[in-house]
Amino acid sequence: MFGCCGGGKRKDGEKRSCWADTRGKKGGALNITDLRRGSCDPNGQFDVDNLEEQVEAIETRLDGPTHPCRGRQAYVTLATNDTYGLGCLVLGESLRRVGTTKELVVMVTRHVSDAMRHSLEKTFDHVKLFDLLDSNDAGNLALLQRPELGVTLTKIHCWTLTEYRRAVFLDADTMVVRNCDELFDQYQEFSAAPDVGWPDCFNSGVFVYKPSLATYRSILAFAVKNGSFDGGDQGLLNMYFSDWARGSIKKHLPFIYNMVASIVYTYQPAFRLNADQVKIIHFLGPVKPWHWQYDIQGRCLMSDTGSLGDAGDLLTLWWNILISRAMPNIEAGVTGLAGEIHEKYKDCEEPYVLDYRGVDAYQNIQDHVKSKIPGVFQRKQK
Ligand SMILES: [Mn+2]
Repeated sequence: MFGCCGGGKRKDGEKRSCWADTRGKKGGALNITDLRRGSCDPNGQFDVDNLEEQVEAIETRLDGPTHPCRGRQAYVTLATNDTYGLGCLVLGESLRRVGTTKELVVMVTRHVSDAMRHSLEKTFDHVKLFDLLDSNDAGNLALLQRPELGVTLTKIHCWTLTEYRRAVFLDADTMVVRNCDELFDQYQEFSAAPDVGWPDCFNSGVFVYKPSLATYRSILAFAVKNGSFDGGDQGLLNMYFSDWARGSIKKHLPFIYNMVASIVYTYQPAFRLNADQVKIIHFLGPVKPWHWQYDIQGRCLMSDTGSLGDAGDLLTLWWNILISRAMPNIEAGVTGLAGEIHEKYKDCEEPYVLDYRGVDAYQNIQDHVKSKIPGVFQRKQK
């Protein structure tokens, strides 16, 4: 990874091998001076057996909440049409609702209408247009050779967002229910949660990663050569990061960061036990939240959700966020199912309902009162 040794000579004139000299010397820690110098410590202070772990430890420190070198960090998502754009709007608003301090980025393709892009701009800090077909880079070349990987290769573009030191990718069909900003400090590339269908594969709907053009090009080259075993990004990324299942457990995200909504009722006791911990919901499968109908008066789904168990509550929450927070941002002219939903619900008079875990949380109310009446919550001294 780092230019090692720089070919220093030994007294006996033999070319010095860093690996030979330092292998087996335990306890010497890699430090930032070594990193800046880009070479080995001449005293053989590298613990080469743990090089990757040590580099990660330093990177984690650099990313730490108080480190002066801390770089920009962002949640990143992707919309390939207006309906997925609707999903992105709810996802973005769900992140705002839990008070994230990170930047929000949405990548869009040219299939996303201008109206939806403008709508997204109200929730996201940055709306970035990526189109492999229009680009002249390696991505275009990869797509010409593997046209079946179109959307997949667009998602891989998230590695090109190198203005961010670290990022968390979230599918458009995910929703954040609790603040999960710790993901940036506690995990490195490439961290993801197990897939429920095959837990030795990770699910590619939520992952922590480090933007890098080198990684981007490397994944593209890999995709052209090997394709994807499932035809999508999950297959490709599992092939590329193939040591995930048996490598460091530190790169396994807990299930609370990618809980599949549709399976909560298959293991309901576990869901009940962990319900307070769950942070990110993933609406996996062909039926997405936007396919349901919503009763605006009752603030519930139209269909009988009894059979859905707790998944019904999560779908209802998705719709509540859509109606109360995302809908006011949606501009006329959005297309597809997003357009139909906007048409149907845009003029609904919405009764204000307290958002106990969001803006109306007790702490927020108390902070507001405190800011208006200093000392109001202090006990009287006797
Ligand atoms: Mn998904």
